[in-house]
Amino acid sequence: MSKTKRHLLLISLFLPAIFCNTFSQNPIIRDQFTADPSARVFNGKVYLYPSHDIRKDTGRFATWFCMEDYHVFSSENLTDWTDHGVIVSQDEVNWVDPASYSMWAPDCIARNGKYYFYFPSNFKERYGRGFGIGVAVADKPYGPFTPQPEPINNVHGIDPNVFIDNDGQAYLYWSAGKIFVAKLKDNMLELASEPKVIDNLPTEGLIEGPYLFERNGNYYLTYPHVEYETERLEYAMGDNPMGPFRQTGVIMDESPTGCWTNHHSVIEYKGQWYLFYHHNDLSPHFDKNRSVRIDSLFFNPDGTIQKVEPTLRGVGLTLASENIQIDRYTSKSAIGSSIAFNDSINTFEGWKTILDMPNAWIKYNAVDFGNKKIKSVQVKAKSLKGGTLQIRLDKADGAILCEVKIPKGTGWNRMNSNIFTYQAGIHNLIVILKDGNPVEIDWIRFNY
Ligand code: FUB
Repeated sequence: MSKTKRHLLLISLFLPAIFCNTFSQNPIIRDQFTADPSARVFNGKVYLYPSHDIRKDTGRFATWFCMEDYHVFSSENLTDWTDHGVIVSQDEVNWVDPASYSMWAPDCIARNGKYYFYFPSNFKERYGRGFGIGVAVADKPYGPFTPQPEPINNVHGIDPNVFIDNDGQAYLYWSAGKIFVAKLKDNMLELASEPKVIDNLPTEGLIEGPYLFERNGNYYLTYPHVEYETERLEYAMGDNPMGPFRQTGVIMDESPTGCWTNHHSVIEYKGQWYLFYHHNDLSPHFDKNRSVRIDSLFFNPDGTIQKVEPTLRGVGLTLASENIQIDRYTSKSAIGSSIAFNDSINTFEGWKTILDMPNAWIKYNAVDFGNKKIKSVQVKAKSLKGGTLQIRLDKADGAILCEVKIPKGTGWNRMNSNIFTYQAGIHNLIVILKDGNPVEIDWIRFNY
């Protein structure tokens, strides 16, 4: 049985979908590597089509991108994500070299009730050398997708992106050293015009990953570009999907920790704009194993984009009754607070917070306490010599919610404590070390 069929069988057994290890904080998916996120809003839900990095410890892929298939994820609140499983795999596409592990950055678009998934990969020998771009078609955003037997004619390159203008004309963008555009026929499977290089974009340093969107009559051509050493996200604005565009600014600076690539998409959802991008959070020593992040994006009154500062907190609310991973913090004290992996070999185990001097603190925003009275807090923590944590609402509210004593010992404890006071609604939390002995915290949660 083929791999996709096996996955579809599994999906049908566990309908409606596979729930995976996902979070509202960054990175949003923590049970696999995900990169090159293309987010789309279909039928009132966000669908995420990332590429899927995998790790090989030996051979030529041990030091390069290794990508054999694609999953699709969906969410209604940007907090809970559902993994719908594999939708396209390299060994089931007629024209793809199944030994190339080069299922790079994809995109998906809806037209006339069908969903068109565009993906690049290495050709089989008989098609020539390098990358082509193919399409797989489905009746639902999560598949099943049927790949077309042939790649799109006259397209050589990577990082497909599709935009449908208000007049119904569809455009395909892709990169191959430069950024190309061509009109698509109504069938979404063939070019309707000759590929054209978009000029007036940076000519020095790699440029790739085009993503075009429209807002208030402005067309934004956004792209990763290496201005200095690694990629940053830039954009150009124009009045027409085919250009000309004026280079306008930077959406996100280079990774401060050296992840060489970035790749993104921009959507508006429920009145807020979001930037989806990637970083190597779960693989700090190998930047070809990346993870998708989301942060909010804002425009200036003149239509230009405000630079997005990457955060760990990400977007969306965290329920007070969930495990609140405070290591995905909003801010923290300059000294005495740090984060570390729970298990540096298996990074999918996530992170912990370390508070190691009196009054060191970490702040976590947007926790939803709802309207039901909370009674107690539970903290998963450990402390070699024993320590006391205080949990309070942030400075605007100020109230001390509870104090939790962590007993001395080497193992993790789940300590419960009663709540002094309760306030309904959404609050920002601060966790403070009240005495001098270091405490490590995995998560905190509140009980009703
Ligand atoms: O994921 C493989 C490649 O890395 C993508 O196609 C590029 O955009 C870069 O993110």
